[in-house]
Amino acid sequence: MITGAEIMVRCLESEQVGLVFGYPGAAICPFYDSLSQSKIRHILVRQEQNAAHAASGYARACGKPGVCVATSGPGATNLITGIATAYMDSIPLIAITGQVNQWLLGRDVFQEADITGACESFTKHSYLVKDVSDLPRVFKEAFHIASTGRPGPVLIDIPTDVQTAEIGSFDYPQKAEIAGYRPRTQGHAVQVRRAAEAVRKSKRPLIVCGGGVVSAAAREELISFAQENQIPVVSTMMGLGVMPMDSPLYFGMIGMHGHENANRAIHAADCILLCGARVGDRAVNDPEKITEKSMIIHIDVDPAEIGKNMDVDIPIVGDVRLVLKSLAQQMGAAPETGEWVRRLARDKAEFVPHGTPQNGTGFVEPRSFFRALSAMMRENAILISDVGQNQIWAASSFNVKLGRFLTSGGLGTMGYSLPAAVGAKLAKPDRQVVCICGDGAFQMSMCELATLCESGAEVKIVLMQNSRLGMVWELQNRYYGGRCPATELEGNPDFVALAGAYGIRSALADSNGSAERLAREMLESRGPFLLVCRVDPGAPTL
Ligand SMILES: Cc1ncc(C[n+]2csc(CCOP(=O)(O)OP(=O)(O)O)c2C)c(N)n1
Repeated sequence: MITGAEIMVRCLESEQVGLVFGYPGAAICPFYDSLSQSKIRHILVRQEQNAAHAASGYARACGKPGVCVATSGPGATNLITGIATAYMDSIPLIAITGQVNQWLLGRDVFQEADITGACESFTKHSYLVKDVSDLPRVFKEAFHIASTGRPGPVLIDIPTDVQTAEIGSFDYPQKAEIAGYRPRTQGHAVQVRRAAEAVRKSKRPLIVCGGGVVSAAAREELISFAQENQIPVVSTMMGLGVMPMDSPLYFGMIGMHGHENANRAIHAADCILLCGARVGDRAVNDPEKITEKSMIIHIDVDPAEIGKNMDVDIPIVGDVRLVLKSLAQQMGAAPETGEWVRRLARDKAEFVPHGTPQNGTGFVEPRSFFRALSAMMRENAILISDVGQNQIWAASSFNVKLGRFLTSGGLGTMGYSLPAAVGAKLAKPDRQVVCICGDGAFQMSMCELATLCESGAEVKIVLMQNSRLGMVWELQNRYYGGRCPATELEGNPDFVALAGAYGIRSALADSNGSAERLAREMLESRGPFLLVCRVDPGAPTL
């Protein structure tokens, strides 16, 4: 005989899961008991939300679904922000929650929460398992759904009695058969041909690279398509790092916080190829102005995204990697883009990054420091930013060469970067992982310094301390008559001493010179490191 809890573990093993992030409680104890008998490594986070963020950082770094685990009630509800964050950024995630015994469901008993109901609008699918014999099918389906089509989170809620129930044998299905679920991967041939013709005929074509290119592992295809056809590329924040930033065909990040020349390029183009970009309002805030002058081709694996935020002339539903391959085959002659590329290059050279950096003495100037830091980092490093000014400074000033830039782009969740960095480092121990955060966000997840120490993940943290919730303060200052309630962080701790209390090496920088010297020391040191950079509280985002 085999119990439900043992089956849960066997399912994870069958999916080659080597690592899960979680936090226990009574309703998930049977599973934890079985997990302790397995080779699967468990990372004990200090708050469930961070289990979801860590699993999401893991998934983004290695492409496989991340797994997080929580108990019923408060454990499960703590996961919600992490699940919603993953949903908005299309990250494959399996969230496993314990639930009260089935006969108590719906009676408001101790630690009961309707988590499948609560997560309905931000999971790709969710299951409440009522029969132990359903577990293998449910797990097989969950992994399939999370990682195919547009990736996303799947929740599996398992009552305690299902975890303790027994059946005769364990049999894991070879394939998931889900009625009505057939994500389309190959683009429609006619549409691909039309798209190739439109690009070929255009005088000012432009590729907009979004996070979908990362999810589809379509980096090589995108670069070679751009190079072979000499088509300029701009990126959304989620697509940063796909196109090498030193490429003569790369022209920066679009959007509200993007580069001015990149925004000018998207307005001047006559044919735009949106690749895995959902055209969110922070990336493009005036889609009508663009569509009226330009032919729009949109490639996305999720048909619901096409035409949602921007009118599209040629929709192509499919996996960006496969579609770009077939598009390349259809292209024939490359378009004449010499003059267009030269024009964009002139714009780029003219462009001064967001005015002159303002800085008081005794502070680190963020953008010049980030440019210096990126030059010190290894080519394939993973950079993870939090949300706020630090995110925009990092996204617009970092020169990510072959590396990755991970951030909570969709939901904009503060507290994301530290746990996600732990997950990413555990997924890719050989890559340099640097986490950037503000002093507000850091305090939302600093309990994870303990997880960092325990897990042995060698994450380097750069804390931009401006002693306020900078991005909101800036907004209040500009649009609310200079009244800035609730954004001063007067009770900040001594972060260097705090890191010391965890046994983590730490240092304080108060000028670009000291920040650069200490950053080098940080990158060369072994183990985790916290570099606190004192930032002028009035330093602007742009
Ligand atoms: C969980 C959450 N709460 C509130 C916000 C709203 N918000 C966006 S940026 C920001 C300020 C962030 O401050 P800090 O972490 O110190 O970073 P800074 O902007 O100073 O770099 C806030 C409060 C958010 N994005 N996420």
